[in-house]
Amino acid sequence: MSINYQDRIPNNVDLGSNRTLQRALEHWQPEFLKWWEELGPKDFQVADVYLRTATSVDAKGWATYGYVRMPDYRWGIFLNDPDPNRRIGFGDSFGQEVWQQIPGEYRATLRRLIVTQGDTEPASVEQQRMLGHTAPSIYDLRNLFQVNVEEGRHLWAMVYLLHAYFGRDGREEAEELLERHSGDADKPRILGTFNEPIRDWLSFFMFTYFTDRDGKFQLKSLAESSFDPLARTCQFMLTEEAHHMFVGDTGINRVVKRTLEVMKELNTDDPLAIRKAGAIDLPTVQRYLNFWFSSSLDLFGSETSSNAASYFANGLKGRPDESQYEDHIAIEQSYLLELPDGQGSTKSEQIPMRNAMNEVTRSSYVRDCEIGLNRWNRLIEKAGHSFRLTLPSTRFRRNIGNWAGVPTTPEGLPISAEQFGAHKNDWLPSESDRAHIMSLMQGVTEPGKMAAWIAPPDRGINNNPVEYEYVRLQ
Ligand code: BYC
Repeated sequence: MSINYQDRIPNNVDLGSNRTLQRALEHWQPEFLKWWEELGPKDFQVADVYLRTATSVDAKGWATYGYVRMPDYRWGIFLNDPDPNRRIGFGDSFGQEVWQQIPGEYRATLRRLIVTQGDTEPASVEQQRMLGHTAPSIYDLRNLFQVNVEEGRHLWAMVYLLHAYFGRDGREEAEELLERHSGDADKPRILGTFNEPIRDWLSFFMFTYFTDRDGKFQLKSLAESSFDPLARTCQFMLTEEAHHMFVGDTGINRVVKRTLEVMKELNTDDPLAIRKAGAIDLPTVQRYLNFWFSSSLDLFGSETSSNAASYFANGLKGRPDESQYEDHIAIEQSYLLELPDGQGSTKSEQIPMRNAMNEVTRSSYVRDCEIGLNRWNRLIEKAGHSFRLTLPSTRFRRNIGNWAGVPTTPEGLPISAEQFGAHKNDWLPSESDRAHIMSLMQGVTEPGKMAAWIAPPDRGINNNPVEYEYVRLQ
């Protein structure tokens, strides 16, 4: 099968001139399309969707809008333009030239990092594949598909690196990226959160707010890498990632806004009355938030990590926005952690800074998450209610790291397993919460109309009105 790469796969890596790479991608591309057909958005493959496609990395070309059927989306390969003066920005080789090829000793580690990053992209598409049928509006349906095709593009980005720089091992890894599946009992996705089902739109908005934000921070860390093609790939991916978090941020904002309207109409904050009116009570929003935030915290790895220390020392993975730090070697600093003492209380431990890099990144992430909460809480405050959405402690419901399996309150106070069990339904989505949310999931397909549990967005996409026909259903 031969493909006109310049037409079929927009790229700025001169794909047409590299026969070996072309052959590798020619082999992989039909496998990707087969995967998209089988595990991508279910039942919407022939719909015309108003999508943004990147056709180059400059301001003009990175967001070209038009109607596309998803299987015809042009999944392009783009790296930010090289900076000939770029130097290694952290670790033991600080100040030396960045690498255009991978030093042999870091091959396996870099492959593992790229595979882990790549694995999350198709995983999220798989997680979200049923949501099309229950979209609260055509506007939201389009946003879902935009996120999905771009996650597909991000998979292409990692597969390009695997094919171009890792030879046969890379090609095998690229195949396996399509063989593991979210939630599969035998071949699950690598990281926990990407095996959690996303059956409803509240979860989707939480995922795009909290989990895509992990993506932002991990991509920022990899954008610092001494392996220049990886850094440049991630820099460009970050441009697209912003929209995914926007979908989550504005989605939750609209849910809260609608709930406040219903609370005002009914003059009550009684969750049952709000549910009866077809909206989502704020304590339920909080429980979904607790679930997805805590799951996403696990994606940063353990608080103390020798892996993270060696990624940093070797210049493979830096801190997000590394340039904001004064000391890029970080060999003499330490970091104070509060860890469980194994007896129901906590102890302080000073660890070398390099071993704490996961925690440093997680802390920046938590601060970034707070920005949305402040915005949503302002809406609640303005409506005259005392309820506030809060981020639970980073100790709460952890499955990875030092707090894994240690029961705590959402405030982070260690408690017994019995106490946790007794409060579980106050802190995390209960069966009845999930049943209520699922009962609201009815697709709305008339342009401009919204489901009753969510307010309309403030504006449409690309200066189009909210009532624009963002998806033409066949
Ligand atoms: N689930 O030393 P540790 C995105 C494993 S999201 C399961 O603490 P390390 C996106 C870990 O792999 C961003 N296993 O780990 C968002 C390690 O296993 P091995 C994705 C986990 O290496 C939405 C072991 O535990 N990108 O882009 O310091 C939609 C020891 O742990 C988990 C990346 O993740 C977990 N949650 O840090 C679409 C960047 N956490 O190696 C896309 C690449 C840890 O001993 N990955 N483990 O078998 C990394 O940088 C690192 O692998 C991690 C873990 C930060 C994930």
